[in-house]
Amino acid sequence: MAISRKVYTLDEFTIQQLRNFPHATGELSGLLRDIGLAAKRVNVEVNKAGLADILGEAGMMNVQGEEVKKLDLFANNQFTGALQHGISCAGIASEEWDDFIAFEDEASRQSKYICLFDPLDGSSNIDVNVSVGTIFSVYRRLTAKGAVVEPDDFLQPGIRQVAAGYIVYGSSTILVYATRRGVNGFTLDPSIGEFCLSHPDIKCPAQGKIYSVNHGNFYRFEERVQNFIKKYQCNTAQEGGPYTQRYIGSMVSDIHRNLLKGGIFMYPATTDMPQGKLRLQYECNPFAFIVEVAGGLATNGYKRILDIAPASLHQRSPLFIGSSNMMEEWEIGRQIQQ
Ligand code: P6P
Repeated sequence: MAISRKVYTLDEFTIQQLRNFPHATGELSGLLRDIGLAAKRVNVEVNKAGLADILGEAGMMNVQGEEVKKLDLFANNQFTGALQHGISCAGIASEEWDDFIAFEDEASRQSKYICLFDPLDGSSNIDVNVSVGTIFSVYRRLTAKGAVVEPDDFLQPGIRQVAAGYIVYGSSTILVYATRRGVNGFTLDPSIGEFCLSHPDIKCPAQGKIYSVNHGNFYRFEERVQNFIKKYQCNTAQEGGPYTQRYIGSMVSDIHRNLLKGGIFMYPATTDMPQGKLRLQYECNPFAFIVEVAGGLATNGYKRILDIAPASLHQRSPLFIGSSNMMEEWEIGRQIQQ
C-alpha cells in the first residue's frame, strides 16, 4: 500500500534533502534540528509572556547599548544551549553576547559549522504583542575541524553562508530557512510540537506594492533616499503604484511579509547613525542570503550586502532589501542622482 504522506516535518525535510547529497554527513540537518528545538522553547515563553514574570527589562544593557529584556536573555540561553548540547556546531556568536563562544568539548570541536544569531529581534515589541523573531546564519568554519574556533571564523562575508533563516513568533510560528538549493517555510503544529512544511520553495515576487521604512527618520536620510521614498508616495497606477507603506518595527515580520508578497524594506543610514542601525552579521547577512536565494536583492545602498567583508562582530550596515525590480529601480535612481 502506497503511503501518501504529504506533510513533511522539518526533520523529515532536511533528511530528505540529504538524499540529494550522498556525501553529506547530516550535520546541517542536526544543526537545524537544534535550532528548531530552541525555537519551540522560545515560542512557549513568547506566547505566554503576558502571563509569566518574563516580561519587561532584565535590568542590564547589552553590547549594543540596548536595554535587555528578560525574554532576550531566555532566548539567548536557549539557542546557545541547544547548539552547545548538539554535536553540529563548533561555536556561536550572538547579538546579545559581547564576543563569540567556542564550544570546546571534543564532539563540538569536530563539527564543521558555526552559527551566528540574533536570539530575539524586535524584543521592544514583546510587551505590546507585536510579532518578534529569531534570525540565524550558518557558516563552515575556516579553522580545521578538531581545533577550537577563532575570531576569523565569525567574520566571513555573507556570501560564504551555508544556510540562513529566521523564526517569526506571531499569529502562528513559522521557521523559514534557505540553503543554496532554495527557501522553505515550516509552520509549527502545536498539536504535535513539530515544524511542518507549509511554504515550499519560496520565491520573492520581482515586483511588489509595499515599501517598508521608518518615516520618522525621513529628514535624517540622504536626499537621494528621500527622493526615492517620495516616488513611492506619488506614483500612480500607470507608474507601477499606488504603493502602500507597511512598517511594524520588527524586521523579521516586515521582511517575511515582503518576501512572500513582494516589496522593499529599507533601513538607510541616517545623520545620527551614518553606519546604519542594523547589524551586518546578525540581521543583514542572513536576510540578504535568504532573499537572494528567493530571487530578490540586498545592498547597503552602494554594495551587495553579501560581498561586504566584516571588520568587526557587531558591525552595523544600512540595508535595502526585497523584490528585484524594486531594488533595480533604486539602483537606477541612485546612479541618476549621483
Ligand atoms: P526603528 C528591532 O529593534 C530592529 O532591530 C528591527 O527588527 C527593526 O526593523 C528595527 O530595529 C526598528 O528600528 O529605529 O525603526 O525602531
